[in-house]
Amino acid sequence: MIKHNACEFLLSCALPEQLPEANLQEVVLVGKSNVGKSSLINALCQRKNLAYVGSAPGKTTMINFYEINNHWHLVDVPGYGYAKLSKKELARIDALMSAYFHSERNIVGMIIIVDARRDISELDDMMIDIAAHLEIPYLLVFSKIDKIRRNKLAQLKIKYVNQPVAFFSALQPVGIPAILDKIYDWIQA
Ligand SMILES: Nc1nc2c(ncn2[C@@H]2O[C@H](COP(=O)(O)OP(=O)(O)OP(=O)(O)O)[C@@H](O)[C@H]2O)c(=O)[nH]1
Ligand SMILES: [Mg+2]
Repeated sequence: MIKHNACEFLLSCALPEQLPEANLQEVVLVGKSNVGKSSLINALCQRKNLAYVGSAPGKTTMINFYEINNHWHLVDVPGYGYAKLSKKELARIDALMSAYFHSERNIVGMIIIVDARRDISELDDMMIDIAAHLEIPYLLVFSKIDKIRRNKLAQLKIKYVNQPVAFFSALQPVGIPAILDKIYDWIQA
């Protein structure tokens, strides 16, 4: 576990020019809107309200940086695939994400979160391609596993047995050690 007091919110950026200097290693969390990115950050940091969790999709519209142990950054980005934002807002988010991934950052790992009730989408596949292109290792995290039956979970485990994968629920104490192990592999590498 990351110590409760070792995580602090650093800053939020709405525009590319607000991105902080890339001085520390970064682990970025991506996924469709509402899959539970912010909930995973809170669980990793053992905090209830470090990252804002919303009941409606599209809550995280900025890139949020959290500093861990003064040593590395967890980066929460806006969820993709949420069509209800205005065109202008979607264009801003697009430009922000593109600037983030194309700037000279020190991204050491990408966590791609997928709702366990759904399968990987085209947009998730696109993120896997971006990770491959940028030579960033990734981990697929199936979230909300409390919402699926055991046999469905077993099927997912079999289907993704040859991929870097973890299974998580924000409601049950499962998944965090495996996800942290992976993160610490990246951070130390
Ligand atoms: N049952 C269940 N609900 C969850 C879990 N994780 C998140 N949720 C709920 O799903 C909703 C979205 O969670 P967030 O953590 O805000 O998701 P997000 O990916 O950050 O969403 P955006 O910032 O809007 O893209 C909230 O209502 C959470 O309480 C989980 O493991 N199980
Ligand atoms: Mg969020």
